[in-house]
Amino acid sequence: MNKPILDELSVFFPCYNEEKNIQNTISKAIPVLNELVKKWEIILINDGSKDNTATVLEKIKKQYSKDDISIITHNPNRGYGGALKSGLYNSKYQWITFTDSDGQFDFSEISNLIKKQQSTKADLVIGYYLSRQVSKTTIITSKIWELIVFILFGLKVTDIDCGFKLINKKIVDTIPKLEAERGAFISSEFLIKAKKAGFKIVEIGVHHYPRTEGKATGRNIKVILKSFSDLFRLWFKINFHRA
Ligand SMILES: Nc1nc2c(ncn2[C@@H]2O[C@H](COP(=O)(O)OP(=O)(O)O)[C@@H](O)[C@H]2O)c(=O)[nH]1
Ligand SMILES: [Mg+2]
Repeated sequence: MNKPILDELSVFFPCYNEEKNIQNTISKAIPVLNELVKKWEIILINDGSKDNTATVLEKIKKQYSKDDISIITHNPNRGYGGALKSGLYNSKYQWITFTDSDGQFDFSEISNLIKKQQSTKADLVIGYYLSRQVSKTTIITSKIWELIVFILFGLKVTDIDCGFKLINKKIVDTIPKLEAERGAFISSEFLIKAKKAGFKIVEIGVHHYPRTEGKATGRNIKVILKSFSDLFRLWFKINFHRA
């Protein structure tokens, strides 16, 4: 067994209708945490799931019978942004990571994010997709979105919405108010505000696998429209009020 490479890490997983995926995701994550991290916690965020996610989460908590695993329940559903905020503001350790519950990322790659942070002394390590398992339309929409974010806010990263990040808690403590609830805007809002506050952001490639169970909900038209309206509202606020 390797030596732990990090003292403490909070890990959270946003879950929306992930009854078929979350057990597998957690079973893979725990051995990795035991090997790499001295002290860790896992926060499972059930964002008003309509399937049996709640029961599965209770089972996971019992199975490991640890205080290290806690569950936050939203009822009703708040959306991806709401779930991310619950995770960020309830994480107790100095380093925070989150990733998807559906198994599309390989949690063991957290070791690469940690090593990247340690070699660069960055405050935030964000993933970019080495091979993204989504449609061409999604890739084009994301690129247009990233171009608009660059024009409006000067933020340039490879994949703004990549759902695998390692965050120093001091960023979360510095940015007490994230607004995005519904929609995918939360990732952009978080990065825009972290950059504006002067934090160092670096990127690292991560693998991405097809979803095998359940349904992706992150990209329906309502989510996209809400994300654009949030983006322009933030731009207006920063330029015409004081953010
Ligand atoms: N909390 C919350 N999580 C969501 C919601 N929609 C998706 N998620 C979670 O966010 C992650 C990514 O969502 P997914 O629909 O797979 O998006 P995609 O892989 O980016 O197309 C998964 O872990 C989902 O369970 C939502 O409305 N609320
Ligand atoms: Mg997914």
